[in-house]
Amino acid sequence: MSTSRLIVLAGLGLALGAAACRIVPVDQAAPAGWTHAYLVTPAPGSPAVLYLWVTNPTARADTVTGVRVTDADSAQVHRTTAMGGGMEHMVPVAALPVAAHDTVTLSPGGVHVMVFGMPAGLRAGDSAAVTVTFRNAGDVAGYARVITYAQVDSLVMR
Ligand SMILES: [Cu+2]
Repeated sequence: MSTSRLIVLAGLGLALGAAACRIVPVDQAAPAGWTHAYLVTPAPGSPAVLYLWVTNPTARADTVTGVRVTDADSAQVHRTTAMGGGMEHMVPVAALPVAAHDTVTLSPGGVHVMVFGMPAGLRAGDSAAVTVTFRNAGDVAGYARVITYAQVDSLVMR
């Protein structure tokens, strides 16, 4: 995946955050939450990957402390770090800060959620129940759209 594609995705995330700030008055701001969630079906024997945008339209910083996917064994927030020479590795992120009025984009090549032990029957087009736990906003539940790896590219290029 090219760097320019990642920048496009990050730019979309920033645009979303900016739009939320303009439209929602501060005293009526929604609590922190998440949107644009896509669960990428795993290759056999591999973990699935969850991408999403974490939004914080409030005036107070918040922190993501965990993510759960219903019927999966476990899920863990990871950060991908370049090691040079084209190598990269992933480190677990126990607490992911989300500044006030900010959007954090979990996207290919950066921060993502690794999902272990997905049920085998999951197919592209299905929905997966996801709960993101925030230190201040608490549990925020919703659905991620299940897609294939091939669809990740078309998402990011749009
Ligand atoms: Cu990972």
